Amino acid sequence: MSANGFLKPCSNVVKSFCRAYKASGIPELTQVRHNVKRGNYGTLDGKDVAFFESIVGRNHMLQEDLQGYNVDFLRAVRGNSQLVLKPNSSEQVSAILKYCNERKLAICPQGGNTGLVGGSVPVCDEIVLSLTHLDKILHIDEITGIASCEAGCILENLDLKARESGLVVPLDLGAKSSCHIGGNVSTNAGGLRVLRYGNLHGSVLGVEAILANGEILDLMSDFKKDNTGYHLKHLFIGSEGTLGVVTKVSILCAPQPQAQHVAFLGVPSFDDVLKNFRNARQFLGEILSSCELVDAGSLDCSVSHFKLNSPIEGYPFYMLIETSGSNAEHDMEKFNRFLENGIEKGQILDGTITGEVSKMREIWKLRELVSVALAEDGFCFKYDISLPLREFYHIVEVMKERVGHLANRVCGYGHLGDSNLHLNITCPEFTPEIYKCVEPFVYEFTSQLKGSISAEHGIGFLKRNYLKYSKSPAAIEKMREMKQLLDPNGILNPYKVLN
Ligand code: FAD
Ligand code: 2HG
Ligand code: ZN
Repeated sequence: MSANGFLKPCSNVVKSFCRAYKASGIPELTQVRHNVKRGNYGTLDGKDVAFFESIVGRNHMLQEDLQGYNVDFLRAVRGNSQLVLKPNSSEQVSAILKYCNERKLAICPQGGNTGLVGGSVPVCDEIVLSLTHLDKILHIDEITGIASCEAGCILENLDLKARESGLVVPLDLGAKSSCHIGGNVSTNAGGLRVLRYGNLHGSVLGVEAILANGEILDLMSDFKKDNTGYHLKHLFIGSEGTLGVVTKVSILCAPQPQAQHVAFLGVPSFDDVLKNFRNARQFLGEILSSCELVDAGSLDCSVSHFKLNSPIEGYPFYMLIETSGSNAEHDMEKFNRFLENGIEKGQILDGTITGEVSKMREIWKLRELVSVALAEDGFCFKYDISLPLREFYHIVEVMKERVGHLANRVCGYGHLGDSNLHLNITCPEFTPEIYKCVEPFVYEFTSQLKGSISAEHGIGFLKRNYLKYSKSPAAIEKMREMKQLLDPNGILNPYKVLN
């Protein structure tokens, strides 16, 4: 085991990859590829455009060069919107929605457009409502840890500001330099530290949301405890823009950890991965803040695509284990006991551990950039599933057999500590043959194990036909009733979540 030293300096990895990303191929129109019948919505005309101009101003709307708003990050879906609106206040959002509701014009709310389920771009000709100009940080209270901001605030910007007050946003993900807090809340994004901080249903204290009829619903709160009836904020956490547009968020930040360590370990088998996870929980206890899995295929893809230097290679599985505590010496002692135990039993074959910020970043890049590297490996089918831990990796092996030569690569990685696997299948291009080979098989498989067909990315457009694999007919019916109540004309993000 090497300690704190042998990581080579990393090459220049693109920081803001989403913004810098250039589409190398334009996908077929979603309406055509997926045979979608346009809903019974109004069609945008000159009078509508003039009205929107009177609300947001000419400089805050776009009618040309809309590809970046019509195509998703994965280049899996493409809408045909003719208008993007960029309001800069809740009142403007409210006026837009009220008008659209009366005219039955469909809207697609859009944050950083980093979503992975085709929810963030239009399916047909919906107007794109971009939250990008609602980006103010409103308040950070260093005593209580509560931060409030507008929905279009970029996650990384909020986190950097929180750190100035000794706090951290309890959410971290590979898309942090592009995704918005509003998008995170609307997808109930999970990310790299759910194991430590739980999900956003716990840490989001309040939201402001604009309903389809333009009503501003103020559910902002500065308190952890508030048992005054139904907690409506939860409806907007994870509803993917189908029930309202989130315009403000109040979130409980955590104290910045005083000591952090990251280990990257080579592991001989998946059985040993599970043993290491159990031991990490036992030996590291409350300081364990992340436990991620990367298989050989995933690591190979991020390393070769971004020309990264991995401290170890040649193992079938890698685990990234992070601790966040308050006393570096004590934490390191615990970590060493955990590592010694694993090495002695042959469950850990090699690895590195570091507490140096720059080296921890290098290790995290190996994991965080897997998703982007795979998206560049060809057409990428991404599945984000919760599975019982004992069965966690089996589907990767089954899928390898199943797709055979049709795929470039089949690999699995993800948030092992939360039972959340990212199964990715890349192939030279989208073909109906591989699509049919993979779906609905992957959902049936997941459902048989009583897993979730969407652990953290949401349902969006791409998974809407598969909701039934994770939700009962009665639950889906209640979701429909909820949608009907809040958005009777169905103008908010149509064709998404419910079909
Ligand atoms: P968008 O992609 O723009 O939108 C996502 C959905 O939310 C859409 O349905 C959209 O209509 C809706 N929406 C957006 N803003 C609002 C709003 N203000 N009001 C109402 N509805 C809104 N996700 C994870 O959970 N965990 C990860 O670890 C993770 N890692 C990622 C890594 C990479 C490299 C990439 C590209 C994506 C990753 N994602 C991850 C997926 C994605 O980043 C998250 O879903 C993120 O929360 C989306 O935020 P966004 O601002 O980009 O939203
Ligand atoms: C991650 O954990 C993201 O890296 C993306 O959730 C997963 O692209 C994916 O499959
Ligand atoms: Zn993830």
